[in-house]
Amino acid sequence: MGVPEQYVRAGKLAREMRAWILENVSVPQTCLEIATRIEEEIARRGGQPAFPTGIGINGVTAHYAPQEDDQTRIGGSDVVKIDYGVHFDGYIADTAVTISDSPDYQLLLETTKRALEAAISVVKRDPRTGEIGKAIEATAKQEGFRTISNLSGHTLEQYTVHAGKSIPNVYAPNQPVLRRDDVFAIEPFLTMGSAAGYVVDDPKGGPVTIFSLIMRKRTGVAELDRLVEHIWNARKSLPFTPRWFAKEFGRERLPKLLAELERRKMVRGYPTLVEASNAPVAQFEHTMKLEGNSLVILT
Ligand SMILES: [Co+2]
Repeated sequence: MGVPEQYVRAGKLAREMRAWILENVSVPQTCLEIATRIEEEIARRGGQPAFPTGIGINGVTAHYAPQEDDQTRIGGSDVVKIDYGVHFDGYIADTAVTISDSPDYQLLLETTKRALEAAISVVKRDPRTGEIGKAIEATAKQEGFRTISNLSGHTLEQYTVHAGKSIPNVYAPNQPVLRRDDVFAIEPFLTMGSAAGYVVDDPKGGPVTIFSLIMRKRTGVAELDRLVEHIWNARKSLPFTPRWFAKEFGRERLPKLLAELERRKMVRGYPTLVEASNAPVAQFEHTMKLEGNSLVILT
């Protein structure tokens, strides 16, 4: 049967975008500017963002997409994670890079990259997800770092970023096995050895910036129905960020509408995840597929 060709296209564009990011993102750009330009560049090259571009500075680890009022600038001593994705017809390539100008964090970045490479070489000979986690964890420990235990890689399916199987960043017994034709992302998150080593919902209670539609039905409220149809047409079940729809629905009004859809269990919000001790976290990620006995890195 094989893997749909759109995955290959998405992977190629994601790979090209990595080169673009490494060339174009630099201090002291704002998070908003970085995310917006990446999404515009993906569109300009004929793709669509698979999810809102995540910009995670230091302890901010995942699920943060800058909004219009975010004036945060990246600094030379920051550890900046850029998590982005491309989709064609819902077939997703998910990838991430971390940048930092600080010499203090070069070993963290390099080790995270090496953990991803170690994971990839394990998949080739032993596609048990627990063994992949073990290799990631061992690579981290060799250099005195630790992994984020409650964030995982994941299988991908059409219009679904997190499909059935998780690929942990720690050893876990009795984990599912990756199979032929599975498309999946491996994403080690590493932090300092002295850190807590897990993420929590943003303790500052900042706004939720990433959502997805989980049920499409009529509410009987015209404004909500219009928003649901708008999300469905633009995203189906793929994640979105309020920034994308602010013009259409109003920057002030939209969060209220989304809160109402969340209350009705039609929309799900993904809170920003922060390392529990607020230690800096690095992340590298590739999307790949198992084709028979060979592993193809898509991104
Ligand atoms: Co991912």
